[in-house]
Amino acid sequence: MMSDIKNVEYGLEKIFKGAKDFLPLLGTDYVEFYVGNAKQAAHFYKSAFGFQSLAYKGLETGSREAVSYVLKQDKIRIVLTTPLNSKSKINEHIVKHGDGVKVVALWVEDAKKAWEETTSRGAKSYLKPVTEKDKHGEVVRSGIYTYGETVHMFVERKNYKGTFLPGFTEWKSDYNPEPCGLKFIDHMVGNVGWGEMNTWVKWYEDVMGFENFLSFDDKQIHTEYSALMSKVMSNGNGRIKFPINEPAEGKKKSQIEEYLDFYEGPGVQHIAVATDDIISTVSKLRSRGIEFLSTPPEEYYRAVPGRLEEFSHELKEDIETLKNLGIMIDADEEGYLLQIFTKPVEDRPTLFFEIIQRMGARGFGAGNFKALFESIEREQAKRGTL
Ligand code: TYF
Ligand code: FE
Repeated sequence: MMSDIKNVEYGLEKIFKGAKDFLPLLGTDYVEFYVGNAKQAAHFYKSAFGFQSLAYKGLETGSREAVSYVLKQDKIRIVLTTPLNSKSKINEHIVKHGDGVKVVALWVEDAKKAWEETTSRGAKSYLKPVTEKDKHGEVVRSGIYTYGETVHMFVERKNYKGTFLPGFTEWKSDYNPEPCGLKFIDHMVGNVGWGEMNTWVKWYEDVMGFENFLSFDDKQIHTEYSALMSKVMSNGNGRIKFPINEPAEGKKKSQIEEYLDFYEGPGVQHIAVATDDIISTVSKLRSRGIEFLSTPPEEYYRAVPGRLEEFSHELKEDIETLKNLGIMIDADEEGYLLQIFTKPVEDRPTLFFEIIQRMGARGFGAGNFKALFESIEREQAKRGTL
């Protein structure tokens, strides 16, 4: 398995040679989750993942329909939103999907232009450009639908000095657990239905101006039992990476199919967050009760030195420590990477997190896919969904 995928081909080299990027993206602005109980979810993301309180809107600030808690850790901002009555549309999202990601917001220079460029290329509008103001300035936002009921918001905040967005108040809390070293979002992965991956690849190319950066087919991504296909889409400056997965035929049910069944449609499968000290981050997360997928077998760790030698990279971390924490290692020509995956963070087996530390490698851990998917299958077997 490992040697199958040593020569990955990057599509990025050909990105925007001379062509003007019609949708310049400065980074991820925030990720908004619709959840059943935002107050409790906020406590979980603070205590277990080490996020800090940043901003709030709710009854106290005049928001009668929904409550939102905004949390921050280094460059990552997450928003946890829950409806305050049965009439809110947010309920329908939660009834259908359970807790999950509604909005992947992208930081732009010009939110009106972003909306015009994307809707004129075929995007379905979610929110026409609106300007919101308060004493700290103004923010322009607009939004389009992507796969399933998931939305990309465009956020223009160059004339804004407030904490988060107009309508929010600063949230000062007496409970401030230590951060866990999470730095920024490395990539966010979407699961789409059978045969839909290429439709969404084309959508990201045509509507958003992204390029297909890396591809994995079902010959590369499979175990004895199941398979999937994945294509990584990247924007022009490489700051935004969205892999898209679809299930593939196997002897048993693909993890992607399990997700689609429980999320009741396409949606965000995992959020990969970067750290520059994965040993410290994973130790903290484990001590705070975050559950990770089961550790790869002994043979996996025995094969790691060879894999690194093949590309002449020196592992800076102690392999025994990595093994004890269940952290996986993958290497390619450019360097290596360290990664680990949480179990789903809801009762439905849907959204999970990845913790990643890149030591020069730009890939996604293809050499770990087999060990990873076997670990996921062990969980599926326990759930009776394999
Ligand atoms: O983002 C990625 O491609 C890696 C590997 O269902 C991966 O994190 C791919 C598919 C999947 C889980 C992880
Ligand atoms: Fe990933």
